[in-house]
Amino acid sequence: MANESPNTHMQVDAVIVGAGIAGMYAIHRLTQMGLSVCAFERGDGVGGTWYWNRYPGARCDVESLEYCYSFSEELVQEWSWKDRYADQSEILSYLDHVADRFDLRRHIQFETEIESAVYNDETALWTLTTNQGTSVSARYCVMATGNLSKPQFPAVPGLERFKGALHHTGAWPKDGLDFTGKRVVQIGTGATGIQVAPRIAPQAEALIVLQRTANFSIPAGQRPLPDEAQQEFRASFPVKLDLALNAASGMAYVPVPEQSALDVTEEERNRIYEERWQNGGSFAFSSSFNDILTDFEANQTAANFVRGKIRSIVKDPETAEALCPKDHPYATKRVCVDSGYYATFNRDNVTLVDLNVEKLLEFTENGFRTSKKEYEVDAAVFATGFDAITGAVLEMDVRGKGGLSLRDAWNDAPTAYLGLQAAGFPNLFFVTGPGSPSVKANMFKAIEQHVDWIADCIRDMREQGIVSIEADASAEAEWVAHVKDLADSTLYPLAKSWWTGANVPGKPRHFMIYIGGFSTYRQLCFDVAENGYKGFHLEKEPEVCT
Ligand code: NA7
Repeated sequence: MANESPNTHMQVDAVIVGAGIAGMYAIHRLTQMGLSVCAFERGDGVGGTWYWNRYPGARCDVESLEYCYSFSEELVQEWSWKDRYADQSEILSYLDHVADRFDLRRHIQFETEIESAVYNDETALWTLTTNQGTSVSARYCVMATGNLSKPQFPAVPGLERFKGALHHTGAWPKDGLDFTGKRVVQIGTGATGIQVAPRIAPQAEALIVLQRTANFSIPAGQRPLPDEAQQEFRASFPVKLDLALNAASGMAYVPVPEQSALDVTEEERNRIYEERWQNGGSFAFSSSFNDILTDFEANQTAANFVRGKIRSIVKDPETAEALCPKDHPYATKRVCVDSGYYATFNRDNVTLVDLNVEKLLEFTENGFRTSKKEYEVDAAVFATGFDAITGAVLEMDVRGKGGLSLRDAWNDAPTAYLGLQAAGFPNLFFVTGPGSPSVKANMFKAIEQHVDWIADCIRDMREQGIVSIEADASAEAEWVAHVKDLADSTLYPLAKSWWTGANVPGKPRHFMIYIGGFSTYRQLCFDVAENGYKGFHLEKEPEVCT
């Protein structure tokens, strides 16, 4: 869609915020149903997270064959993946292909940000205003804003003084960066930091990695994807899809563990861990046993195995010890996958700074200063993550019934019934919102399931003359309590993770993800719809008297 001239107002059936994986599929589903749709996207292309995160080493941790849409079997049959795990450029090429193949771009206004979304109680319509001075009204508003789309830039004192280049991995320049001959400081050692460090190190004169929390990382086992594997997958696609939809992870390839880590001998346990370590991939490793996330002792067997690996790879014992995670159980923060991360610290030009021992005090004109010394650097790379799940939605001024602000509604905790809708915000749908499996499932499957549910709901509303659907406050509260109970029955609460909002100063601490399993959640959503949208309040079109 060509950008409209300023100060214009449009009226459509549905407005979609974001043109990443979720927004693209929402455009497809809703337009296929005959709705007029307008989508808005901040970037100048589709792809969302995969559009912005162009840092070297950016690669998915879900295997390519399953990290893709499944709504179109033709699409599955015609697309070939190069690698076991696709890198950012391959995933973005795929999403570009999908946008072209399904003619999605004409519904998208690119380089346009939504500033506010306001519900009108009288008309039951949403009006969204953009940073271009335009607005659009629609009955249905779909927030496809992504779970990892608002980069988190920590407020380190003195940053404004620093004369070198500042970069965030989540907003990497399209043309890339050349660190040849440069001294670089990298802040952050999460999934992103662990991918980017091995790529910066061979190029830069020096790389200093600032680590606040050591993380567990499993080798990716990255390798080209053989043609036979693709052919076999495509030939059995319906079976593979069924397996994925009925799996807790939303992935067919992840084995379902049946035994406790404590029910086997140490030798057998280590044999299983070793086999999975050698094969690569975090999901298979984390699924070695069924109690890794529920039993501390079982968890320690996995944690100790990984620590042993770190100590065997990293030559300097002090650095190895600093890289061994000790403050949280294994997998209670997102387990990273890497290609040579730990070995990167064996390079002469790489230094690890443990911020728990050597405090980061401030940035200076030429570098930064810690409690131990001053460092000169030319560039700073922030791999400091995202204001996840809720950050992008709350950047907009969203106002529901009676002017209720979403920022106020989520002041104590971001809550939503099934992660789909918040009470007080009729006809506003979140894709993979707080309280849904979201990032704890295969994102493509989680997104397709949500968008399908939303589209089917809109279809039912239109067929039955329903003008608005709104989560019931008590159903929402019950769901939120259930999500919390599930998390509390595991080891997850023992970690300060972005799943709980702990990485963003001032963000309420609240476990934002449903961990009861994607397949269980999917069935629950079906049941809710089947039972007349149980837990939602439906408003019918007023009857016209003749
Ligand atoms: P993460 O996983 O949130 O990692 C961010 C990293 O940045 C992590 O090591 C943080 O330490 C560190 N960080 C954040 N703020 C600071 C400050 N102020 N000082 C020092 N270090 C800091 O984000 P990623 O981008 O790596 O990964 C996000 C997801 O993308 C990932 O889980 C996959 O699902 C894909 P902390 O651990 O908070 O102590």
